[in-house]
Amino acid sequence: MTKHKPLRAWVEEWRALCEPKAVHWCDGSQAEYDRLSNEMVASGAATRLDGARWPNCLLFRSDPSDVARVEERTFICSTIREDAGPTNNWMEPAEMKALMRKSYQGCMQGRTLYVIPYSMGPIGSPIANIGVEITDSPYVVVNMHIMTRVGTKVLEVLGEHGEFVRAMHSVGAPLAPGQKDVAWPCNPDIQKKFITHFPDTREIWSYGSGYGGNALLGKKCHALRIASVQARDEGWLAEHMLIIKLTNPAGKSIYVAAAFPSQCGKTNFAMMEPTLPGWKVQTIGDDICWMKRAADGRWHAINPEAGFFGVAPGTSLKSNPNAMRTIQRNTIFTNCVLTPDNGVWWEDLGAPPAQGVDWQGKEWSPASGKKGAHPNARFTAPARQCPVIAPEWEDPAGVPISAILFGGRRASVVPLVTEARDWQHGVFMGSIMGSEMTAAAFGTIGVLRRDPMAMLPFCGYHMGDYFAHWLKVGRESRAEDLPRIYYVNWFRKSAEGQWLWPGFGDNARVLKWIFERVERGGSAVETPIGRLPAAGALDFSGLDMSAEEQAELFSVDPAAWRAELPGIREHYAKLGERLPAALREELSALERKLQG
Ligand code: GTP
Ligand code: SPV
Ligand code: MN
Repeated sequence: MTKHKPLRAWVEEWRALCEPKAVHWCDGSQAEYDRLSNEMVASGAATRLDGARWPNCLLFRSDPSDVARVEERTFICSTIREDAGPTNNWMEPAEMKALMRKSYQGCMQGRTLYVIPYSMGPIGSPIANIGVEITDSPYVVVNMHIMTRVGTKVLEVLGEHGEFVRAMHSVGAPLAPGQKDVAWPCNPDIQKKFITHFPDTREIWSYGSGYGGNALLGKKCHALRIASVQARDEGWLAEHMLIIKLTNPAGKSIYVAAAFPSQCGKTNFAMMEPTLPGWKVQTIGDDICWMKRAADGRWHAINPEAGFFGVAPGTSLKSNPNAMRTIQRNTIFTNCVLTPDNGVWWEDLGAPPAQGVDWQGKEWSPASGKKGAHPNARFTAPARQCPVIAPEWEDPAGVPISAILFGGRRASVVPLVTEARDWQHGVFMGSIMGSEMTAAAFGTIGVLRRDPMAMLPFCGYHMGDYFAHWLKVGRESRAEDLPRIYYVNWFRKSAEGQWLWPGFGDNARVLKWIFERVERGGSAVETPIGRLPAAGALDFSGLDMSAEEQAELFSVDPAAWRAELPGIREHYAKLGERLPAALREELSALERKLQG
């Protein structure tokens, strides 16, 4: 155990309220992982996959009510309401705590309370940040083992007085004496679920869900919602971004970060196999990026996570071979199809099994016409298993970022790639980005929503202040130290509804142009929305695309952009007084340019 008195007192407080049958302090060891895995297999909560083909892999099936993040039950309980802003749900902190304490009362009866000391970032790194999660879910414990650095070493760094983020989680399903547990305990009533953040006191209280970002509290709750507030206070950036190392055929490398909303291609991009000969992409992170200004003046990024919690459907040897190689062993699968030979399958993996068990535990065959895996089915896999992980991925000093990409799913209007004229213009691009919604959260799939910097569901404070913080970062850096900013769109469709762009490994063509721009080469043309590759500047070699198709990818239709303006104005109007004037001016400048 630990000599950290406030930590022990905090755990004791929750033990008394939640009334678990036992308390276990996690040491992060393989033995602990194996014991919990075996217990969950024995209880029927998990299925062990075939040991020869899927060594040390488990499959879980969640409750059908608990399959994704629940944004309408996610709260930012800042002391002052205005600080949460119009894009977050808010409740007065004391009121929320009183309400949630009622739910937590006795909520762990019949279960074990696990204490998970974790580090976001390499243990002991000056950029890393420590949290402690309390949970009654052994599924959460084994996932946290993979996604973060867990255990005794973290307690050592914490010492007797170290600061930590307090992260409290319960599935909200107490067991009466003798009551048999279900495979996926949770509170199926959505109105009873709460994913609550108290940014001013660096606390997270989560109740009722066991799935992903709702329950693995180091990820979205800590590394984005709480960390974005820490970053605002301390002058750095906590972002929903992948990080890659990009190397050209001459062996020169740059580092690139990219913010795409949930299920918009970060994991795929982070592990890409470029189709351009000689170019190399290596992974630093696939979901979250913490960026700080280093002594050299440049912005250095670390991946605070230690694993990937990736979308399974669509992942295949064809689309993402490096992900497939990463998930062959020591991986947790959730809501995939179980095949008759104890393997896993999901849509677009390849030839389906003749029959199997679907994500709801029912007999299933592809002939049924129904999806076997849930669209938000996921794998949890150690990052170190990725065959293209960059050697410096755990460098405590981080890697200097040369370019930041923003992008979402836009079937029309937005061209393949646009370069910002300067930092402020880039912040404007990020602030107006929109994306058609996916299955990563409950909501209406396909509907366009503005998701600034891919942070709409993850910003722990007022979005207007968040934009102001980005602008401040720009003002306080020399222009040559700042990453260049790009707006990309892999998802443009033809009038017939076909993808205009092959995507995946061919996205390296866009990276090549960006590399050349960063190196002060690569020609561009000015347009009302920013700079686009000049004719011939984007490498289409070996791609079977007509000149018309290429032109369509880059078309900037002033009428279509003018039609965007009311939506952008509405989006800005919602942010009210705290929207920085500089962005309003950027919008006016865009309007003027589109009229010309
Ligand atoms: P989260 O983990 O939810 O944050 O998602 P993510 O941003 O990591 O997305 P991911 O890489 O898992 O991709 C999500 C979906 O987008 C998958 O179905 C992919 O097949 C698809 N996708 C990824 N990259 C591309 C691309 O370049 N073009 C097209 N058309 N689809 C893509
Ligand atoms: C996302 O939704 O952006 C994810 C999955 O990365 S979750 O961890 O569930 O938030
Ligand atoms: Mn994500």
